[in-house]
Amino acid sequence: EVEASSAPIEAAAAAAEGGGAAAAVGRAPPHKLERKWTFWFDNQSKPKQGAAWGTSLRKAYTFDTVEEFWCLYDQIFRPSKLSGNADFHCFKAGIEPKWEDPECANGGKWSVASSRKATLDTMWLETLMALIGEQFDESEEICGVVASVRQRQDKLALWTKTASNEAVQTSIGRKWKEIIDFNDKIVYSFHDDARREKSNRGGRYSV
Ligand code: MGP
Repeated sequence: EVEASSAPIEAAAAAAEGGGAAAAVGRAPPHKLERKWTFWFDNQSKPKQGAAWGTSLRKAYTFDTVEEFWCLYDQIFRPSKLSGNADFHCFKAGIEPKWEDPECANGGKWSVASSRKATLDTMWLETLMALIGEQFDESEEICGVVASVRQRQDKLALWTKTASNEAVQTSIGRKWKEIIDFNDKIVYSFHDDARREKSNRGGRYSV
């Protein structure tokens, strides 16, 4: 289980780095990814009274090899290991998983709800592999993915940059459904709508 303290993350990060170095010395060289990615986590299970959103959001680890990815995924970043209200994020390095980030500010997200822990884990892993493997044609449009564990219903969201570009977003949405093997309708919402008012949270596109 991931705790509020970042100690387990630091330990796994050290292990990932050690593993990478060992691979470089004795075995085959590590497999470089197209770009760097960062895992984040947000443990909201014990929110401080009146704390603003994002105060428990932590950058956990940046990686750029396949080997580091598997190590981090195995040891920590599985949503089913999370208890209570918590989120895992995997975003392109340099982009913060917030509406306020300049790359996300004009963006939005495709969302999928999941009623089973095992399904959430599988969809999260399939999405991560598609991201780091650059499987989306419009990969420049992608910001990252968020897995949210909630009492009511877990969910997964794919964040993209240019919400106003319906053609690009629907293309990404269709591709994502294939990747996670999801057959029901999914909905795209603009961060701008979420930011403005609670009543206007409806999706703008669906596929
Ligand atoms: P949410 O976590 O995106 O999910 O936003 P949802 O489905 O609205 O609700 P949940 O309760 O199931 O999590 C929840 C609330 O967190 C929003 O209404 C905002 O108040 C706040 N919030 C979420 N995000 C992603 C941001 C953000 O990027 N920036 C800021 N300032 N607030 C945010």
